[in-house]
Amino acid sequence: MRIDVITCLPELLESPFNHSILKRAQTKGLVEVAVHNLREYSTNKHRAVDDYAFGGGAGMVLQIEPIARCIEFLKSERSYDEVIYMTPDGQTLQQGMANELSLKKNLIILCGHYKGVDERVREHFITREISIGDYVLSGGELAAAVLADSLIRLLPGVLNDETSALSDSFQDDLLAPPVYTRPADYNGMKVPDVLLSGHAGKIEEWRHEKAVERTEARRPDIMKKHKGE
Ligand code: 6GU
Repeated sequence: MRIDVITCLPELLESPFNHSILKRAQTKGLVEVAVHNLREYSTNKHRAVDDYAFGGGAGMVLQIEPIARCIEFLKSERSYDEVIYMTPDGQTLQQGMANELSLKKNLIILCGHYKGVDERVREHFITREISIGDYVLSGGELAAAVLADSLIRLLPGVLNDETSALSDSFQDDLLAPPVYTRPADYNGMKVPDVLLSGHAGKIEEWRHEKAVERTEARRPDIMKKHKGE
């Protein structure tokens, strides 16, 4: 998979892509991530990429020209499965969407900023608009990092234990069960005996039971989906 991120704040994406699992995935050649500074596609002498909104109102709007130049340059290099725009009024990211997008080959992710982007960008270049939840962030960069992380960790070979993405919360419409590590007894706070029993079948059963309990208590909406209601 290759992900091209277009942003006017590339610094915001340096850290998330350069540590831990996302870094390892790139080093192993399982994903290629390229961050593009929108300013480099500006033809303006001050390298500006935004301007005042027609009709007035507070806030600057990202202009179509630098975005179009950047996207057209990328498209001249390879073809893309999706051109995604990160925006709070997009479709909310869910595990199913992450699963689906993780199967794509080449993705462009455009980060919105300020008051948003010129509507013509959305009409002519964007194939998909994604939000990461019902709250407003200052820009799309953190949201793009969240989306990219959710996809990259699903790529074969990225996680050490290949089965571990399958046991994630949401992957089977259940939240994940509780986990414990050493010590088995911390000041009288004990780890459930079954986990120390070495009995794989009983442990699996216990985990499923706890996952169901937790999902019923915290996310009855997900529980309904799990039961197929
Ligand atoms: Cl994708 N962008 C911004 N600015 N805020 C958000 C978001 C995206 N998703 C949730 N809130």
